[in-house]
Amino acid sequence: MSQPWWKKSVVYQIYPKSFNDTSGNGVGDLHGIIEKLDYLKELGVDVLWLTPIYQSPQRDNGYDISDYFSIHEEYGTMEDFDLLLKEAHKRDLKIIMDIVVNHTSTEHEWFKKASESKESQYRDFYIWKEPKSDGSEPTNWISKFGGSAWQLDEKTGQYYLHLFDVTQADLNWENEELRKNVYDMMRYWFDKGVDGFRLDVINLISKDQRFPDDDGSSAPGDGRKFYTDGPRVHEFMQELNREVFSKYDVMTVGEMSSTTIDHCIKYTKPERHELSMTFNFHHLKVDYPNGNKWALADFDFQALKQILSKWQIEMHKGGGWNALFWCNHDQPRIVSRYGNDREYHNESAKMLATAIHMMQGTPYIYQGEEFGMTNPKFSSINEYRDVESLNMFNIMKETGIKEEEILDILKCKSRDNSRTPVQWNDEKHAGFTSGTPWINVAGNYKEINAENALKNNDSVFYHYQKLIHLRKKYDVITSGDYQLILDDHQEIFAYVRNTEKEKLLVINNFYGTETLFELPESVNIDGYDRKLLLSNYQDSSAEFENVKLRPYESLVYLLE
Ligand code: TEU
Repeated sequence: MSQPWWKKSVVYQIYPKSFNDTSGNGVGDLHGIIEKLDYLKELGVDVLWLTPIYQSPQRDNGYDISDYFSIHEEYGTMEDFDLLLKEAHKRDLKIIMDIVVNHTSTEHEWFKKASESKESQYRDFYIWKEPKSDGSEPTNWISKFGGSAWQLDEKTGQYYLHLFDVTQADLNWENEELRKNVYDMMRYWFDKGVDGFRLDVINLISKDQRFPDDDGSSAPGDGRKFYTDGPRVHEFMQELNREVFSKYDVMTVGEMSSTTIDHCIKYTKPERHELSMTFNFHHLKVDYPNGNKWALADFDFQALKQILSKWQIEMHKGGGWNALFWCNHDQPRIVSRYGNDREYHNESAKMLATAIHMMQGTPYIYQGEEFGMTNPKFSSINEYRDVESLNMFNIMKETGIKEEEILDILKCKSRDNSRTPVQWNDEKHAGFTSGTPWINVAGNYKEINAENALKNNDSVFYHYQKLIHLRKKYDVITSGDYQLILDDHQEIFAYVRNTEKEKLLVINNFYGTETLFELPESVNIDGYDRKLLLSNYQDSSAEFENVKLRPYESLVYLLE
């Protein structure tokens, strides 16, 4: 049976604000994306994911939408978008949009009308609650950006819910009229020819209608258990699919905050008619000591191997489908986080790419990851722009943590680490803009940039190009099962992918020291011919039974 097109696709994520500015206003724009379509075609990706480009006050860089039917003026016009879509399709590149329907900006017409009075016809599009008897917030839930998740509206004396910033009011999915408005809006974009959606925190849309306090009996005690993968979430996904997705040949990927494997199997099992695939973040929390993002710790390598493997095995067994990624606009740059962006920049960036791209799922490459962009290591709070980072800076400062310590934490943890302008070349502002960039360019742009990568056959760029090519060529990558080997090895992350016809042996040294790989007996290689498909060193061995791995050495062998 032919499989859906997105199972062999590779997606490239574009954060338009930082991608490429052609107007000179210091902010990326849609014409800037059109200018780079041939570069993206050269890389070999199939789908472009644009983070929100709709009209927005930009408090959360577009995740606070004030009009779903118009383009944010700094990015261009609807005509520019139509041109981008046409130029992308001309190159056989698909485009998926980022859709935020858990909340809108408080600047959205719906919210403005809803907050006029309790009798507004739009009142119930949002979640309003009376204060507690002592006047305090309706529940003790905490916003993901810090502080209470409730904001008092003085005019009507009620609080409204905002799981994120105070200017991002949560929509009430219990309201059928709201849902119909959302479905009509989605049809508008699909009718324009958009090829899919990335659905922002879509697993938060169903809230426990009792709105209870969190008694702290289970971590983290911030109320998320009352709205994460909530009571009606699958019912809403199936209605979304029935009303909208099922009418088009589109790809849908759900961003699932704090979710579980069981729910992700339910979200993506084809016969349930919900979503195509899901993002989960468990592999990107192994450097959160005691689950705390805002504390410093080395990443837990054993936990990383176990989590990645568990998701591979369970989702394969359950018939679900993973979105595979290290980087996005909320996460630090992976080569600085789990790799070594100094002595082994090239080797570790390639190793990390191989480790995730040879798995089962649809891989995502975040802008600049394809040539190894790093964290910028900002030295002043004035360089930061991210609302979450600025909120947390103030919260940590109020708790008495010294400023230099907070800056050390932000250097590793801030979402701005991934939001610096794409480094196109070694010219001023890395060729991103002729104006003043909205956020500083990382200081290493003269060495690390796309132009240098294209000129160097051994660059990270061409390693990603080869990985994408392998995915198209070998079915074992998309359909094979997964077996972790050397489970307890302290430096090596190695796994085998199997189909009846062929096997893939993937070996990654995750550290900057030499280590010995010894093939375990559990891997049957009798009668198989072997072929070294890919390595991040020039002269890697065709033999793999016993091989000394160099720092961050990464090898892919085909056995057939
Ligand atoms: O992110 C939701 C989310 O889970 C992350 O924001 C995470 O909670 C946060 O980074 C704390 O570490 C989505 C978007 O990707 C993000 O950019 C938006 O800020 C957020 O939703 C609200 O729309």
